[in-house]
Amino acid sequence: MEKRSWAEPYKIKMVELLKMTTREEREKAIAEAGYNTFLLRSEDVYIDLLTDSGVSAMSDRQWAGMMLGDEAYAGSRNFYHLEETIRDYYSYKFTVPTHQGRGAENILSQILIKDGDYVPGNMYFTTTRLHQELAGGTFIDIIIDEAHDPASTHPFKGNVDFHKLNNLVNDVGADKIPYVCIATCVNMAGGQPISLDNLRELRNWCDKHDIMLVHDMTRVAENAYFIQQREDGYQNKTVKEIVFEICDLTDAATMSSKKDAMVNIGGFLAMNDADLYEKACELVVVYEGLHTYGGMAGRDMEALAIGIKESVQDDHMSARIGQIAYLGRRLEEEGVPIVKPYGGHAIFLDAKAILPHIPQAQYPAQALAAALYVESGIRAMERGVVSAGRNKETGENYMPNLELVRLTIPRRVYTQAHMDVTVESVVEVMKNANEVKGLEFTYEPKMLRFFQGTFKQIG
Ligand code: PM9
Repeated sequence: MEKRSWAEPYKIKMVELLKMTTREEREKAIAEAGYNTFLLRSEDVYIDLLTDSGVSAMSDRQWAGMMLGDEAYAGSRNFYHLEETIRDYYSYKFTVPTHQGRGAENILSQILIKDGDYVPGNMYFTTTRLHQELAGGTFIDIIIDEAHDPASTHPFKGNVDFHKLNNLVNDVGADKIPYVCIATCVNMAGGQPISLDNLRELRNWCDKHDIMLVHDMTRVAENAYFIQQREDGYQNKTVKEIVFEICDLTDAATMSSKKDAMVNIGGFLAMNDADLYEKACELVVVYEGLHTYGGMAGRDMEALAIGIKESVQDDHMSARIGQIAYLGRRLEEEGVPIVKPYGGHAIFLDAKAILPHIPQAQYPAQALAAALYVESGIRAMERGVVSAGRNKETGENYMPNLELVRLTIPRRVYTQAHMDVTVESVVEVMKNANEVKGLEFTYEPKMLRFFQGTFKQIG
């Protein structure tokens, strides 16, 4: 038997009961949801692997923090605790709270992007790219090619390809690039990290061209753990130290605190530049709330400050990533095609390989996520052509190389037995893969269509 290397550094104090459903009930539920797992009712879901966003289990200390909420309209004590925590753990001098990550993306994009600008990034993220486009910008993918190959085992698939970045500057000029947007643990690439070596080179590149470096730090702690495990010279550094070093190389950050920091709601925009802070303060009152709460209750800011401190603990992170690696290993043992290396927040199923009979134009990943729900009540998320959306100029579907279903693991929520059931369910769906049908849209929203679009089966 394989020796266990980790176990959860916590014990369970409270549980939430789950409803078991029949296959007939699930077939009806997914048809009513238009074959979109976002439109299922959560009470009809058994194991919810839709997302790791806002669904983690808070600790007793975070819940205790909720009782310390100072719900003053202005100058809440919890805001100052949060600001101080972000300075100490993430290096950024100024913090503007927002209701969640996209609130921060909206403000940043409106301040920095002008019509006709280009924003390079290490792969797109849905909400991030949309806000860049709404502000008049065009996103340019500068991630290394390996990131688009589910089988590549490159240890840092989140790295930037400097040829792509240099080509962009040569084509459009540095003055058309307001900032480079760099995500840690790149979500759409399969939860893949960027190395500190690559990030340092990017810092130098940005200095040389006088371009700002903005950090989507939604999963920075997971990225730091991979650096500790994989990058030369970091084995004896703590996750906390590496997180600080990553942030310190960048000028500003957008954060969805609903992931790494284990709160149910919240986010922020953080920066070192006083002028940018002043502009962000002016805009946050328009869209979110006063700059000392920006859409968050005092109690939520307190839970967030505590969550940030818990998120960078080495034992927490090794259990977190260990659980995902366990799921990945078990799926591989069963011959399931998945993105390699295993991600930091999820295991991604390769839907093109599992359902080769469904052309990408018939949304194989969307169909696979629906089939998995019908099989066992497990809810996953499509991360392929539906999520990619349409090119804003041509109106054509983007056809990403990665056509994936994401089994996303909430932090501190599910057990190893839940992971085993997940593996069994995926294997069952694979056995009957030929029966899974392609889909077509019955309703296609113009923006972020994966959230609310509905489909019907073809044939
Ligand atoms: N990510 C996720 O499930 C939640 C909604 S989109 C399906 O992965 C990054 C890297 C994210 C992210 C959200 C956001 C937006 C920004 N950057 O959801 O607005 O993964 O808090 O953050 C989701 P908010």
